[in-house]
Amino acid sequence: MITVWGEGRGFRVVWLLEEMGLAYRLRPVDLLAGVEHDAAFLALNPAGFIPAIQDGDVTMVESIAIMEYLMARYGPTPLAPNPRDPAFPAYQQFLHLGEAGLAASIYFVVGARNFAPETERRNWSAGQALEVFESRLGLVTRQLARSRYLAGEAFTAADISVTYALELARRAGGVTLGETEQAYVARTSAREAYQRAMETCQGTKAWAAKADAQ
Ligand SMILES: N[C@@H](CCC(=O)N[C@@H](CS)C(=O)NCC(=O)O)C(=O)O
Repeated sequence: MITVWGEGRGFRVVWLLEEMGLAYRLRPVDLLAGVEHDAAFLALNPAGFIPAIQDGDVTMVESIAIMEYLMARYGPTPLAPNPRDPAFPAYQQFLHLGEAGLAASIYFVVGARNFAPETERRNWSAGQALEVFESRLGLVTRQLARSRYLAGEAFTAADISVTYALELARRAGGVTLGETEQAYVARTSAREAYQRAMETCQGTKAWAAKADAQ
């Protein structure tokens, strides 16, 4: 049985597990309550960030690396095109751009907007992080003008990676998505596996409902 520790970007992992039909359980980690109070989690990941997984003897962190591990270990799966498939380069690029380009930058905008002292909310680094996010978002927009999903006509794990980042940006980063991205997120989040993942991730579900009501 695979254990996923923590929601946040752990939502990507849970969504992937649902898409692949693999058995798992979610172990919540409450970052807001203070990870220092969660000795079991710190024993697993002393760096204190989520998500982490345990799969038998395997312990891993980093949501994209975890997804790549699960698809390689329990695939093959159409969520990860074969390296010889013409869809592979775009798949690989957007799988990583979803975290390195989009989520990693908007995460700090979210922090500044929602958690920083009032005088720090529009600091220079938050502004730079937003510029980085927006420039990478342009690549997503351009790709979606060419194809239904980021690696072509078929849904892949790259769409899980990027959808997570776009929803984070829209719900907590003050970003207004364009029509193309809105239609894309409506498409990816309508998937049954996404809906099941949302039911598993009750913290994410509550956060999303609150953000969408505002
Ligand atoms: N690149 C990592 C980012 C992990 C990350 O920053 N997670 C956030 C929550 S989604 C977190 O744990 N933040 C608290 C911290 O970094 O101490 C991934 O994709 O898993």
